[in-house]
Amino acid sequence: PAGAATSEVDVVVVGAGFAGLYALHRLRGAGLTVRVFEAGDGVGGVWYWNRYPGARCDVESVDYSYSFSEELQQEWDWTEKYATQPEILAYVNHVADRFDLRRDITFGTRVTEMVLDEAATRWTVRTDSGETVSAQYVITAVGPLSNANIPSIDGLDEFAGPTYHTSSWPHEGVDFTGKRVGVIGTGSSGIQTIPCVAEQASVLHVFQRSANFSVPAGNVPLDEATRRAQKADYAERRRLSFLSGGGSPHQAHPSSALDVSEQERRDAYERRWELGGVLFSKTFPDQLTNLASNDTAREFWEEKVRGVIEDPELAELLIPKDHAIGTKRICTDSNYYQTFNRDNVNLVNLRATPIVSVDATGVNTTAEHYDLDALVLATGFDAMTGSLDKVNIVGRGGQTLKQAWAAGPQTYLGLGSAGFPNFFNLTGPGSVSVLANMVLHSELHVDWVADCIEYVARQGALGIEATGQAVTDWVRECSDRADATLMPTANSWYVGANVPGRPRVFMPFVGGLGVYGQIIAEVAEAGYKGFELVESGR
Ligand code: NA7
Repeated sequence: PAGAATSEVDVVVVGAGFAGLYALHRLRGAGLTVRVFEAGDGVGGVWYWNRYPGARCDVESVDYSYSFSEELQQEWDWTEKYATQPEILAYVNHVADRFDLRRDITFGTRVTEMVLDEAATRWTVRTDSGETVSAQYVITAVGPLSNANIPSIDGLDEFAGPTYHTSSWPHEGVDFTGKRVGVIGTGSSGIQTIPCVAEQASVLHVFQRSANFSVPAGNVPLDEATRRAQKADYAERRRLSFLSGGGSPHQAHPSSALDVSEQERRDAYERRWELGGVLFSKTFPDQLTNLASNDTAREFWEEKVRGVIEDPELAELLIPKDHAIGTKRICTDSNYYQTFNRDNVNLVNLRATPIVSVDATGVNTTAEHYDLDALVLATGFDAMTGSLDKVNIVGRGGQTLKQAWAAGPQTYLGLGSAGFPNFFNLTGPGSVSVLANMVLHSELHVDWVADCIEYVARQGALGIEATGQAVTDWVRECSDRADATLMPTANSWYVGANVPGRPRVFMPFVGGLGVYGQIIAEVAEAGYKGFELVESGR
């Protein structure tokens, strides 16, 4: 409440998604006092908000779940290979209850500001409910894909029917039966929701600016025998996942796509295709580093997709021509391409006829007016830094994080930033982030931060801060590693290309979760090399 006295804690955590919840559990276990602030009225982060029809994780449920508690992973039963949003949300709620997490979480409350008190090396945290908390450490667990990208289309506010963004869907659901619906955006969210909306709507216009590569999700129910086998093998599964690039036990083919026979290559792609899922783009280890290898995957993909779209002209429009497969996040779907064979579904190619405006009755392109009863924005996120930008984070000398990162994120290991002692950002730019299983990535980060905080206490110091040199070197290392791959060649949200005005920087660390985990562990073992202890207020 406004005017209330400042309370003091060891740590403030911003966000109660997968990362924030584990941070609370782990740090509390280390004997620290922790306050978590969460904007939503419940736990789960993006899984609390993204309730659009068809929302589902593209990492296997058995992998996209916490590994920190053997009891938890043995007692929870996933019903499907890829969990739906409601099932993931139920799981996160179970975790919150099981570990009694809610008592330290303040829901429905946004952190608006965090200001460093340089003399004390403490942070003053303010919220939109008027509360002020003083903390030795602040940890942002705000998510790299949580701040909606609302396109600036002329007249968008004037539309008379309801407008929904996929990432803030009404909790009671939406019935599109008999409605004329428009969906703008064909990324992961659009591709998941379009087949569901098409089943209800009388007419569905899909407004596509860029075509995307999508592979069949290959979702199946999990039977008891499969679950038992997975649980019996959990330790090994986790071990392999933490060593892997993407945080799952998947192993790529041992050879380059170019070093095997045509038949062997086809067989490998076919097996992956049948299994379904995002790992298609990692069938061979060099698919994302060598364009010729990548082409073999793309050709296989094109043949498959052409095979299910009845109209060849439509197929041409749905096949991306502007990027190599996997260089934008590959999407997974259930009958996405087949949906365009339906009589009630119409693809609007915005490359030929861009949107000019929205008015009370629908969408206007340069060619036509589309009458609509409802509009769905599947237009994605101001990725990686969008949610951090909403918090006024003020470090040494009054410099804000936004200012420090104006030319692109400046981090050391993704975790620390020079001028911002005792501030840790989880699963954001400079870490593997969105390129890996976010649950295991969150655990890796939280464990590292918890150990670091213990180290500072053991040294009797006030805090710890990344050096400017370490930041410079890490930013260079991240960009060098990215430049050795095909990843930065696409106009993706990995480089901020979807939001006007963002500097073009490839933000995630492309080296993979295993390599990244090893690097941050070595930094810790070397006495937090690249960080400096803050011995007294300066
Ligand atoms: P994405 O992948 O960023 O997709 C957003 C889509 O919206 C994409 O097709 C965009 O086209 C399109 N878009 C954005 N702005 C506009 C405007 N102004 N006009 C027309 N079309 C537009 O977001 P998602 O939510 O699907 O998925 C994000 C990630 O969340 C996903 O990968 C998972 O990791 C979880 P563009 O490609 O920019 O031309």
